Amino acid sequence: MANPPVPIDQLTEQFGPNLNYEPLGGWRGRGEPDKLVKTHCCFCGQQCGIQLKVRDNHVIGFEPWEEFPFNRGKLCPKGIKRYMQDNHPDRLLHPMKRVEGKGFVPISWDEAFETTVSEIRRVQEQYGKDAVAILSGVSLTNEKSYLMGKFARVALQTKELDYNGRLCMVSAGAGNKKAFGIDRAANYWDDIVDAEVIICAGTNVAECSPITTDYIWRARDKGAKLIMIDPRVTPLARTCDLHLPVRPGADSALLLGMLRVLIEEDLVDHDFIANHTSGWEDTRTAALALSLEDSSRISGVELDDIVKAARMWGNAKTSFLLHARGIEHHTKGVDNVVSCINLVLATGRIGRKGCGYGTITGQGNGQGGREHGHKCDQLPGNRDIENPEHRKYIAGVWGITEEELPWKGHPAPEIIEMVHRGEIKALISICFNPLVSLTDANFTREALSKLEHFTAIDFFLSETAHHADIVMAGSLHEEEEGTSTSAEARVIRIRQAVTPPGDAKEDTKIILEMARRLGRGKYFDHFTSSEDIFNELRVASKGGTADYFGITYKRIEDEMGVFWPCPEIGHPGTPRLFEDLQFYTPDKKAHFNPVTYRPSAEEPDADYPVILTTGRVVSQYLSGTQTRRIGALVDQCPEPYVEIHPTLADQHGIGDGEWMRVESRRGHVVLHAKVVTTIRPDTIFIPYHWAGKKSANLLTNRAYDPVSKIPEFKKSTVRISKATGPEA
Ligand SMILES: Nc1nc2c(c(=O)[nH]1)N[C@H]1C(S)=C(S)[C@@H](COP(=O)(O)OP(=O)(O)OC[C@H]3O[C@@H](n4cnc5c(=O)[nH]c(N)nc54)[C@H](O)[C@@H]3O)O[C@H]1N2
Ligand SMILES: Nc1nc2c(c(=O)[nH]1)N[C@H]1C(S)=C(S)[C@@H](COP(=O)(O)OP(=O)(O)OC[C@H]3O[C@@H](n4cnc5c(=O)[nH]c(N)nc54)[C@H](O)[C@@H]3O)O[C@H]1N2
Ligand code: SF4
Ligand SMILES: [Mo]
Repeated sequence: MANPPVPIDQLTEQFGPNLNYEPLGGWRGRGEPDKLVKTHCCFCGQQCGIQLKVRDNHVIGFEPWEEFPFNRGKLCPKGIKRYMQDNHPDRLLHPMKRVEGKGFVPISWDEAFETTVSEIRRVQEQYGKDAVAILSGVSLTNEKSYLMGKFARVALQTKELDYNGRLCMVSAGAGNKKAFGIDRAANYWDDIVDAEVIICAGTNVAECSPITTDYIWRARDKGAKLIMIDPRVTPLARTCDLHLPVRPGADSALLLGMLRVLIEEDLVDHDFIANHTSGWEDTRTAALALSLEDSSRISGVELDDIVKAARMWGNAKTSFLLHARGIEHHTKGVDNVVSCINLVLATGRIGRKGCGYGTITGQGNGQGGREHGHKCDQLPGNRDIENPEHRKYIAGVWGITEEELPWKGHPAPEIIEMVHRGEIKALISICFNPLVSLTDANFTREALSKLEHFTAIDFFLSETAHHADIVMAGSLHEEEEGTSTSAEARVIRIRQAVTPPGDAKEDTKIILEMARRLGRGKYFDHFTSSEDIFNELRVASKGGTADYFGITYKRIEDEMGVFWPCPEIGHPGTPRLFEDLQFYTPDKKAHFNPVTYRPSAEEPDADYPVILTTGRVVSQYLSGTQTRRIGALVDQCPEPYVEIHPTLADQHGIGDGEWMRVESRRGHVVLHAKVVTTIRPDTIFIPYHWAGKKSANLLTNRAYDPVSKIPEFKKSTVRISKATGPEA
């Protein structure tokens, strides 16, 4: 027997008396809740409906929420285990300050606020307003996202504000705006089910947007064909009709080849192109400039498969194209996005049932969080901070003059570089863990050590918060009311299930109190609830492309979500865009954008011959601060590893499960090798959810897309060797 049962007396010894643990709910255990709260998962952009079981102000479990239309009760492993982060012993229960030699010591809220505010004042007087920066995040609700934007511009009066969606959604956002003039998925997910052919480009659907898998399966039950473009044969790709194992960074070459076949075999929709688009001639010329042989050579995909994929797409009557970070996390992320859109537009399949396109958003509020103004170049409603009309409108809503409103600031990776250069001296971060999640972690660590003042707001002591002078104990998702916007652009209600434990505070209250102590209370004091903030957001978004004016808390509850744009109270919301084939561009047409293939910032050479790409596993989430604390998820994937093809592993004498060293121009890691045939032989893959010496971002390259400024997480180059053991 491999695992003989542990004798009962040893069991008691191991788990009985030594278990220093007060069971929640006493003798009744976790079983019987006082109430069930209908809300949504705190993790990914699918925003599955879930019911939290609450007793005595503790979340003690969950029940499926069968009626919520998106997931109809289904959840992935993270959703099932998410409740376990409540009551976690690491939960921050009071504000703290860092004392040299002693680590973090608890302080009063008054001291936390006074220190932060006096340091902000000092830095701004000494170096100017813009020497203070804010880094924000889109696990935050729409209300908090909006509040952070207003707080930076009105209370701190700094232009230096950006958010972690810079690491995630911005290539898609820029591509969508170029092509359609609006930044959201063009369709709700029901349209996936009616598609005859589905392309998934650079997305590990089964692990990263698990519930989308269900929509794809339902389409396939009706006969749909599935094409997956990924250097790895991900779980969903194992069952697909055609897998295109693209070389990382070469999607645009592959997509140009497919467009070329559509043109040469006359599979394009001439009427749609003539009547509803612009830019076709240049795009056509660009596609014909790359031969099919070159498309195949650069992308590493068999020529026959490029033709096959183009024909499957071209001959279908309905179709859906989905993409995610695999094509977007590149120095040509925007090019890759518009290359996908070019295929959709060339065949005219958009704006009707079963004909769709969308990026799969990442973080919980990856959609709403990118619309309401905590991006360095943006104002609420997805308005442009450089546009005089937009500035005037928002200044009016906020009760300031247009002159008082700061102009465009810098994207998050540049903010870190400015900190490193000493141009930014103080930082406030909320809901962002850049030390783990940004490229070139050694550089980020150096930058953080140069700050004169740093306040972090989090509910766990993240690796980044370790570098803070003041840590403010903020709130979990289930500790505040609000709204969030899912990957489908469905605005949904997040409900408060419990109040923050100990001395922890709602994020909103923290921000409002800071505004007050900065002497700017008059612009914020009318907010007495999240709903008040949402109602101001509605007005601020009115007339913008991301128009939420017609959406109210009551409507969301009654209708189980409302899709934006929703410009009037009586408006039904917009699950599917472009039904009238009117786009949000100045000429109301969809825009083709010509693309020419260009290499990545780093390409393999004699010194660093192997391509490294990075991403996710199903049981861990982002920088891991939350999921690395949930035992059942840790069991599923306790630590990072290197996925490597047997051919490459053999060349270096590396066996499955053995230690290997991976080294780039920035740093190195030593991890276990996971030898698999499901990855290209020229590429290795490391999941990035871990910190310190196990962090994939010790290796990645600090290069970013010139338009979107997204970092190139999906391609850097490394050399590899066998190692004898882990590093001390
Ligand atoms: N389990 C889990 N789910 C999550 C998250 C999580 O951390 N864990 N995070 C959420 C967030 S914020 C996001 S952004 C999404 C991300 O969702 P995805 O984008 O689906 O996930 P990734 O693992 O980042 O990358 C997707 C795929 O891109 C492939 N890839 C790498 N390089 C290339 C390339 O050059 N071209 C192409 N075509 N493919 C490439 C990788 O092999 C990988 O399978 O997931 C969300 N859901
Ligand atoms: N190598 C590599 N790096 C990557 C990626 C990759 O594919 N490869 N993907 C990138 C992508 S797509 C993303 S989205 C980023 C994500 O990177 P981050 O945004 O840095 O990751 P998170 O883990 O979400 O960090 C958020 C922090 O906010 C806290 N938090 C969460 N919710 C709340 C809240 O409601 N209130 C407060 N106060 N705090 C909260 C969490 O505890 C955590 O410490 O990582 C990027 N980094
Ligand atoms: S798919 Fe995303 S939103 Fe749904 S349960 Fe999993 S992590 Fe949560
Ligand atoms: Mo993301």
